[in-house]
Amino acid sequence: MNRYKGLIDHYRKFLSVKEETCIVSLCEGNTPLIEAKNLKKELNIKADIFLKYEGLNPTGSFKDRGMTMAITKAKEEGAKVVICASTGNTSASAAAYAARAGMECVVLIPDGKIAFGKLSQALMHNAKVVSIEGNFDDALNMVCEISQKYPIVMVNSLNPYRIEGQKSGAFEIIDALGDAPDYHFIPVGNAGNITAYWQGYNEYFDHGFAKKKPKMMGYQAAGSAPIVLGHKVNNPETLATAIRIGNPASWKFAELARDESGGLIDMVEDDEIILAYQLLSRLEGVFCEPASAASVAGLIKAVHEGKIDKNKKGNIVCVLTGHGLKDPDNAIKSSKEVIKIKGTVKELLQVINLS
Ligand code: AN7
Repeated sequence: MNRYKGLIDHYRKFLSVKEETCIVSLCEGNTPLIEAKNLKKELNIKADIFLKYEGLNPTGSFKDRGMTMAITKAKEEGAKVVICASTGNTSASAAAYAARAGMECVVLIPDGKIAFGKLSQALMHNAKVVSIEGNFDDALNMVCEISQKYPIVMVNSLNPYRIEGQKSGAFEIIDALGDAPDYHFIPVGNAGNITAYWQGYNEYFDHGFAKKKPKMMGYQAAGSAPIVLGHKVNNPETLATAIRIGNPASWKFAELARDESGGLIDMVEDDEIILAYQLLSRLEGVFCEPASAASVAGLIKAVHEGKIDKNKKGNIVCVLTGHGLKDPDNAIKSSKEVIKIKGTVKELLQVINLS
């Protein structure tokens, strides 16, 4: 039997687990790298585009990569309770892995600002879901304070095991392409993922598994773009609620990834995000959540601004961090309406232009 048993099992030698460590896994990772030929045609560029579809992780987002490590280590250390602040996906993932490990999970969310799919996950996995009147940044401050004073383990990306697990995304991309891509486009919220990918690319490069490293291209939503603006944003806004973050925890590491790789961190407007979101669904059959589409919106913007040479061959990877089903409200708002008929064949033929 050669069953895939999750990323800790697969990349064990790059992770800080011992032989006897009891692994908490839902077989996360091993997500597909989908070639986006229609998007390439639409953008009229020579480079190939690949979508790292992280929505296919067990709880529907990339957070599972970090959570398998964070919960495995928390369990090893004897923790009984874990806590996180979340714009949604971290809470869904933490709740699922904690349930599996037999631990209690507390999640702090900004009231009314998390997508419905994510909330339903945290609730179903029996987390204690607490909503505050503040935003994600306020929630994270509370979680930091509590986890320093009480025996409760924080599983936000300030927990180093989260980053360690998430770097496996870069390993998979290199394993699939045979080398690192030329460009790596990624949404930026709390900036843990861009930090993790850059770490992963560097580690694999140092081991000789890649001959180059990509330019790291991070994208924040325009209403929540502290790194781009160079200052905290007190009231972050964007319909991409996953990245509605005004004071990213890994701010400095994101800047380091940008500067060391010769990449950039820029922002995209909500309407650019929605356009990319629709384009992916309609042109490629790939349904991601709005925040994830920020990576592709960023690619479109970079191509239009001439930051990507249209005539240069190479590989471009866009990470699609979460599944589209996470946020059915935005999906329905961004689509055409359902056509209603009474129920006769005549009407049906009319609406599909066959009469
Ligand atoms: C789909 O769940 O911060 O820059 O609390 O859910 O590593 O924060 C989610 C972030 C991108 C940004 N795409 O990643 C949370 C949370 C999706 C996300 C990001 C998030 P980071």
